[in-house]
Amino acid sequence: MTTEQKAITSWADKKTGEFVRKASSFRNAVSREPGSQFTPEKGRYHLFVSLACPWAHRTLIVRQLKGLESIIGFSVVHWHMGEGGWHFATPDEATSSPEIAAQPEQLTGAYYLKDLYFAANPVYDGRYTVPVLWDTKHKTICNNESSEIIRLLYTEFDDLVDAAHKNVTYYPAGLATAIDDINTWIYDTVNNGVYKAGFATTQDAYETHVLALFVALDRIEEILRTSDGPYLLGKTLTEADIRLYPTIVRFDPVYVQHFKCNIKMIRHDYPAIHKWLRHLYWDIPAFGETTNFEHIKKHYTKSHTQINPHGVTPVGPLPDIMPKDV
Ligand SMILES: N[C@@H](CCC(=O)N[C@@H](CS)C(=O)NCC(=O)O)C(=O)O
Repeated sequence: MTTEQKAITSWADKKTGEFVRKASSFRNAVSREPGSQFTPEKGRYHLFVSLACPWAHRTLIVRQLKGLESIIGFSVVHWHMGEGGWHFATPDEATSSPEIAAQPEQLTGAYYLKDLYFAANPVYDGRYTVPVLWDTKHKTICNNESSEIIRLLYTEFDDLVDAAHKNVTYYPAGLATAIDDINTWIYDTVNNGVYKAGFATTQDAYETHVLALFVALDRIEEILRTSDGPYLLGKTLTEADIRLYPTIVRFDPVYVQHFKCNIKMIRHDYPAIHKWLRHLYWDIPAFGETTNFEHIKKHYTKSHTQINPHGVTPVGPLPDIMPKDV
């Protein structure tokens, strides 16, 4: 690497020590509207995801909740993100975890995820992030922003899904304002908050974000404790739960130690969040089946060499998630 090149893991601002997330670049909508460039079609779209990544995790949850398994395929990158960014496993590297595992990429023949970004735009100069919603018809990226991908999955494939999944949305009109409101502060302090604490390179930046994170977790605990539940907004599972889950399921296994988010733990200190988490993981297959602790634990601890230079993955806490009945 030359001195001008930045390491793929140089995320914090040099002066302030703050991690600032860049906006996503491909923001097209799959739409049923006449004249749309990206019309919903069976087999046309493909998700590229990492099982470690909380943003990508949202899209896999919604794909399954909406019954889109036979309509939108997906490929998983290897859990290790090295200097070239995410890559697809070679046959030698392919793991065979009991659920979904990294696999050699069959669809495009890409080795690096960035190959797809350059196929979509040869002068692309942004980050090579997952998730990617790939359009196999035009061999381009339709969208790489998880918050937008999940919303188009709720509605735009409804002519193709079976009757049980039609008109099922996780962003119902009557709850839209409440969902937007909760999403805003949870994104800033929790979903992105763990990264802002973990990637901070100054004491001040770290303390600011870790304290804000735990204030937000206390607030979520109170919401769930007093909810007529079992969800954040009462009896209805919504996007607010879908967006919070990937962060909370990674919290004790990774964020507590790797991102130094260790003021409290979910399993010991937040009974209502813990109950909500275990309900989603154990009772709703779209949550449990898309959660892969091997990818989660190995990715963070072995890819972020700026935080963990020797790449040793802590064994605990064990188990990765507690059983339901404790
Ligand atoms: N705003 C994006 C963020 C996605 C994102 O940051 N993904 C991470 C993995 S958790 C990534 O691929 N990072 C690679 C990089 O920044 O080089 C979304 O929600 O879709």
